[in-house]
Amino acid sequence: MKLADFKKTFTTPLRQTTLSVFIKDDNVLLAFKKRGFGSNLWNCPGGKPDAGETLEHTAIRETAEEIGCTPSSLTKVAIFDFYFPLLPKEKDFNQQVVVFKINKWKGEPVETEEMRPEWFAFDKIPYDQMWPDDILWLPKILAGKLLRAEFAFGENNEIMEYNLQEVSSF
Ligand code: 6U4
Repeated sequence: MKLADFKKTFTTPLRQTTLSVFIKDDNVLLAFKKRGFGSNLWNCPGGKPDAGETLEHTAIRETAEEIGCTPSSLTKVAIFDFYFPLLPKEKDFNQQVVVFKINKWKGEPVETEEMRPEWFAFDKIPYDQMWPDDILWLPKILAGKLLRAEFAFGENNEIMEYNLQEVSSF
């Protein structure tokens, strides 16, 4: 099914999750996901909101839980809609991910039950062990762009279709 047709089947907004991109000089903090959705991939820390929680607070709570760092300030840098048109509706992996960039935080990254964090130089990012969309957007985020995008994934999480745009604000 084409993404445009699949989107028409939704009657409620996508559920939201977060990703937090920690940056120190020319390094980005990735974390190896040990369990849950996207396990065994390097990703940015993040997760879904608790009831009534703002997404900024979600990002702060999730990064504290997953890698032991508490952001002191966050900048929203991207909104991505991820769709899985080939999966049955009860497997609801469809989600909107709001991405925050973080340059200041409290605490040092530590391994937890969920994630093993590690700093990567911008030119050594292990894109072959990440979600396939990351190579399309992470370099732009690291270059200071603001982005809006939508991606449709196939049965093996390969990208079937996508649209990605730089925006000037949200
Ligand atoms: P918990 O709440 O820990 O049981 P978990 O299985 O970790 O749930 P969830 O839903 O909290 O999953 O978070 C999913 C995480 O995966 C979010 O941080 C967003 C991220 N994510 C989802 N699709 C992604 C994609 N295509 N590319 C990417 N990150 C993605 O880089």
